[in-house]
Amino acid sequence: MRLPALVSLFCLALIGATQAQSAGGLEIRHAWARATPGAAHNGAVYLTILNHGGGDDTLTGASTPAAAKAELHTTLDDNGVMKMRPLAALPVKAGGSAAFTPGGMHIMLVGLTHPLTAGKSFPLTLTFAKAGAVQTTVMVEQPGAAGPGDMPGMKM
Ligand SMILES: [Cu+2]
Repeated sequence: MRLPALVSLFCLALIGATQAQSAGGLEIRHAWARATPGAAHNGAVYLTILNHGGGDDTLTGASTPAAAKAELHTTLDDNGVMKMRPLAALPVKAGGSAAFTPGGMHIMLVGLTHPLTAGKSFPLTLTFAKAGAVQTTVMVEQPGAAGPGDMPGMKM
């Protein structure tokens, strides 16, 4: 019987493809940023973290050659005014996930070293308390009207 062998090969290939950016059971999925105008100093990265591992972990920071600093930010509704606040750390439970999305949590790129151009990509390193450094690639998408540049309190 050759079928079971084929099935397990297929499963292995599938696991290999979906966990390409996995380290310590952590998977970083769909990391993206909006393109920025030439004079913009700041940008924002959105992504999803999945913890396939057996233990809880905590995202403690990020860095990228694309910006002087990469900060974890959250967005709070302060009496109808959306405000960004720094996030010191973000726990990601075993079997759980965390989503960074427009209007919510984001990774703020402070002091862009170059404009973010649609269609290009750049590397981003996420630092976890247990897993350590996890690399991902951020795809730059078209600038959008609902983008981070529209968030009050942000100078773009
Ligand atoms: Cu921010």
